[in-house]
Amino acid sequence: MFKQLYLARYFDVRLIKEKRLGRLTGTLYSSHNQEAILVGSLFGLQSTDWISPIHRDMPAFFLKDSKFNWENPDRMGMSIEEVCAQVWGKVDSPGRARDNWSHIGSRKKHIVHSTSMLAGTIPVAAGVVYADRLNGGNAVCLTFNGEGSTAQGIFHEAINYAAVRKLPVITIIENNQWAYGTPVDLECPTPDVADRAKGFGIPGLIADGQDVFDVYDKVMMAIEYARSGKGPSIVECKTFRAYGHGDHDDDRANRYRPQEEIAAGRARDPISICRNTLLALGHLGPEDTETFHAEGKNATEAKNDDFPPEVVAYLSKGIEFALRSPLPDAEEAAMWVFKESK
Ligand SMILES: Cc1ncc(C[n+]2csc(CCOP(=O)(O)OP(=O)(O)O)c2C)c(N)n1
Ligand SMILES: [Mg+2]
Repeated sequence: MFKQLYLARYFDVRLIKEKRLGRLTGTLYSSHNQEAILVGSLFGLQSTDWISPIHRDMPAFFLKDSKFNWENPDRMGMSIEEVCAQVWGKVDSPGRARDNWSHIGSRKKHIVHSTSMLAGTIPVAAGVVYADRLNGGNAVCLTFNGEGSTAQGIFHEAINYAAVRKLPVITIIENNQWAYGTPVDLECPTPDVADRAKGFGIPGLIADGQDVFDVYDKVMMAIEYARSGKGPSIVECKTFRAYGHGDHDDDRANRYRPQEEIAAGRARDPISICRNTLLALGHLGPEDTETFHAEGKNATEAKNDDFPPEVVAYLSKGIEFALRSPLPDAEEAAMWVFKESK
């Protein structure tokens, strides 16, 4: 998990650098400061479980099933090459260059196709695990959502449906306090978004989204509950959005969010919190703290030396693949848009 935190952070840092170097175009939706939610929740899954990531969760596509060796081509997650080709909008990407970000999925890898309609994947995820149950399966699905999703009608309809049918779908809420320029208190009238669970009669757990082990523990509780047939849960992970909504919003976000709020929200870096826990438990020694200080650094400050070399090598391999991959032929543009009539 510790290494995966570095990988998720490096993905973010490196893409920002690539864009500044003029080697990458398109909007980036940073998951900086929110990596523990992705790493901690995915770690408890079995290979055949499903996930449903959205715009803030790009690393989830390659972190899924990464505990079974991220180089393993047969693992049930996307390869770093597929994800990088997607970000670079190349023909070898799952979206075949129709988009540069998260509008992808894979039935084979058990990843529900992402859409831009906030909360729109929760009913789909509920349907996927319902079908799996009817076919005798025992898979669960984790859906990832911002707290902004919770004000959508479909959020409530889908969780209500999952609750009455006791479907094994776990709604993770990455409460990063902001939905674009809207603060959470204008989105949700209860102090904790997890309180929404009471209305559905399902568990509403709260995790420290900066602490990968707390996220793991809470999501594992929800996974075990769901797998045993008891039904869905909501797991709210408290965190803070490090930058703007996307990089087009960075300058504006520095004005609509007070500097003190940004500093406080970023003070508890998930990499340092994980390292401190590993030190306290004796899994790392003092000598291990001398290297790889990525925490607290923006993309401009962080250097390759701040990350374990295998993390840098893994992502670099994906980026080199994406740079080599061609653009699609122009004729492809209208393919798969309309159903061909015979
Ligand atoms: C139904 C719907 N309404 C509005 C939008 C436009 N939109 C895209 S992301 C976003 C903010 C999302 O905030 P949140 O759910 O908190 O996720 P975060 O970006 O903070 O991770 C909005 C309003 C949308 N994609 N879908
Ligand atoms: Mg948000």
